[in-house]
Amino acid sequence: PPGPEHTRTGLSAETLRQAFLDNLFYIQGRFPEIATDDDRYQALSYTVRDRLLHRWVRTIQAYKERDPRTVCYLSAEYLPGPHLANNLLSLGIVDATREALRGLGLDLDAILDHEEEPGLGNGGLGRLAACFMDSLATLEIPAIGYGIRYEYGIFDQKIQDGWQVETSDTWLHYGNPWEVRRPGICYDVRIGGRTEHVTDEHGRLRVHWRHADLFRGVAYDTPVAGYGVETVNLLRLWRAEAAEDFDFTVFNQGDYVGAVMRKVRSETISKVLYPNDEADSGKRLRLLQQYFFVSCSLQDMLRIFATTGRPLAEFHAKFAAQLNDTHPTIAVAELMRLLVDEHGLDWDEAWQATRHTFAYTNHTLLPEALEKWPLPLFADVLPRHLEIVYEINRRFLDDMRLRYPDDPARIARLSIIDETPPKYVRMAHLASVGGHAINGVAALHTRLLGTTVLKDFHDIWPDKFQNKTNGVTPRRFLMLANPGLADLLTEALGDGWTRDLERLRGLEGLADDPAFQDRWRQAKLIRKAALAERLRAGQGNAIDPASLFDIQAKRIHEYKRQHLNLLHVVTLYNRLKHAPDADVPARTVLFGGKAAPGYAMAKLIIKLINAVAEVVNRDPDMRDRLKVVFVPDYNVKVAQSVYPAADLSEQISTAGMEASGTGNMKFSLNGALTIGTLDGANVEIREAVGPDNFFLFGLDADEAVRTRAAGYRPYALYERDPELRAAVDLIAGGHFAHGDAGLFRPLVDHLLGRDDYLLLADYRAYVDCQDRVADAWRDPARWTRMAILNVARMGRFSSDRAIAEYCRDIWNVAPARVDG
Ligand code: 26R
Repeated sequence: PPGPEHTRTGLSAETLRQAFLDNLFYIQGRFPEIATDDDRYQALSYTVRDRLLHRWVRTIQAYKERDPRTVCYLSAEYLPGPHLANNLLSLGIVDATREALRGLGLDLDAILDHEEEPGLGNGGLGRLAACFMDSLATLEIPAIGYGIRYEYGIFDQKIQDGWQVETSDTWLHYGNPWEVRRPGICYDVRIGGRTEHVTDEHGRLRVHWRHADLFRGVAYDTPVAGYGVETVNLLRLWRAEAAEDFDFTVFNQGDYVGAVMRKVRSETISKVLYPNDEADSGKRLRLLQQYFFVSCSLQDMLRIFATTGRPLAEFHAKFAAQLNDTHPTIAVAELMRLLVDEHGLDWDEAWQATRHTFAYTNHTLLPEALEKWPLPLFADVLPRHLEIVYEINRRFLDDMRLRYPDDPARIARLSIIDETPPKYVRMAHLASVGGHAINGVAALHTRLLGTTVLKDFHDIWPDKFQNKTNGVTPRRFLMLANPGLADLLTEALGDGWTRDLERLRGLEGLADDPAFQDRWRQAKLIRKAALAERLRAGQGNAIDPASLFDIQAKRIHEYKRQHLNLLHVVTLYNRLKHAPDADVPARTVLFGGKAAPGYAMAKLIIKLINAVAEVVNRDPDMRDRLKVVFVPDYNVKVAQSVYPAADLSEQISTAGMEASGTGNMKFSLNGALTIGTLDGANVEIREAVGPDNFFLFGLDADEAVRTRAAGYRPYALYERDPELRAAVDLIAGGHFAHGDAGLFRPLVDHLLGRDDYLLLADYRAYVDCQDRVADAWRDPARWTRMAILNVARMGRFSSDRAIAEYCRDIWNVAPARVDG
């Protein structure tokens, strides 16, 4: 029988209103008349958190009782995006909350807008980890996400005079209502020093690690609520602090200030996220970060394991640990060290448990992003781990020599140690040897992984290789980001699609229905108008929501080819200058994305985007038929307003270079059509939505390889194609630089001289394909039909499907239902 609701758990609008006022008073010390935006945000967040905690505790109890097999996702990055709206959605209280606030004269959206998101990742890899946490909880899989609680996440991007300027992220400035600090869950992490090998009283060889430095990791827990289920899983991030007892000796020696300085220094480990997505093997702090979070996480898993009373050699029966790229791969050596040195297992038992615990996901083929640590650095920071890596390698290579007795070159290629001076530890090799599965993140990527960077490993263990095509959560990227479209889908299909995205296929029958098409276009127009409004507020830039929104939003990188997009923009500009009366559909080309602060060419590309925008947007000849906009500070929150507003999604990387892409999925799921190459998951998206509903152009991955091998000469292409030449010349001549012909010279020189990413090779195909886009756009019924079919056929790209495959093929885990 429904009794009176409890203020901290009740879900009705009336109880939510009470709880909100309660929290405003007792947590913020405010009443409505004097509350600030932040007070309201905090009060509402605590109201929602109370409702999560209840389910969180029940989930932990259920896991404790049933001791289920558990996934541990090890990732140096997470990009969850704003929590509040997502948690309202998971709890099913969006409408009740809106009503409760309306009763107080408040607007939910204004409060949601106040949240500062945790930018604890660079881009695709971190966002994928967050989508996976959402799907794990929604599929009721026992899971813990382990990572680092960076005090400063990815930098904020400002644009000054067209250039990117980085400012520091301050996501913790107002406090973080979503985390619970657990001072009791903390572990010591040692580094440096040397090892001693001694024989103990039983004649057993033992190793003592005489470390030089000691840190402590403290757990900060964030609940991850499944959608429409009781399960609330755990994201456990580690913050580095000083190890008190270590300092205590120093205090006693009288060096008080020195001890405090040491404390401050300890905290630097989790201070800041590295913003580059290129490996810099010299970065000692990065290695420290990786070891720090991995050691804390494994110690935590061992503590949890100890409560089950099972023998240690069965560790792998309890846990499946996924290595999200090589960043956490030191875990292989650390688990060996913990099992052998600290818990006394013999090597073979420990190795058996270790290999069965780990599996490795690769996210990039770019050679410059494959992590390797210089041996001197590795030895200095982790002397014991180096010994363990050498022992793993010795045993592995002994096996391989039996298998390939006459092939020393192959043995050298397989080795975990790269012998090129000063020698390196190759982390992808350690991950491949130390785990039971290796996966790529799209079919093409997995194929290339097995034929290029990990070919030698594929030769020895073909069965270890698997494909797990990425996916994205439809909760955040459709229900939250695009409520109008979501309502339309629910009206047409019922609400089952939110947890079973394949049901979107039911839309196919409506693709040509004029009334449905009208409502579809209406929903799109609303999101476009909303984005236009947002951007106008930001930069006084009027955009016509009726124009074709052509969007490229992702990290800025030469392989992603934002500058190929620009060559097309400049080509359109030239055409309109020469034929001002040409009948072309109005287009707004939007760009968003951050450049790594040390990546000069990427920063120059941002400058060029803004420089072209400045000239194009001011030119009366364009007559609003062409507009260029740079959306500053692209992050998850901005992304949620960008994907739903897109008509055209730019996925134009050089074939063979983008491992998967996930933005491509988010755009298409929101009814944008894709113009793209056969790269990453584009290949599978095109197959799924149908070739007629996808704008394909350019070289494929094999052709790209052959083009380079055949002595590629971009200059010849420049000479041959007048439109290309005109576009390049305009940039080179300083037309977009107030006459300064030097400004974009590095970019132009690279294109004409080397063009590593084959822009000129794909230019003509790209521009012709854009002309086909414009033709399709002129026919709204045709365009809308294509858009509907895209959404109808994107079900496969839910992260629920991806996670179900990991559970079945790699982790061997099953749901553990938590009862309400
Ligand atoms: C070595 C270190 C500095 C580093 C290198 C590269 C850190 C971060 C990265 C970024 C990577 C690996 C990344 O984000 N990769 C992206 O992963 C996505 C999720 O699988 C893919 O969709 C995307 O194609 C890929 O670039």
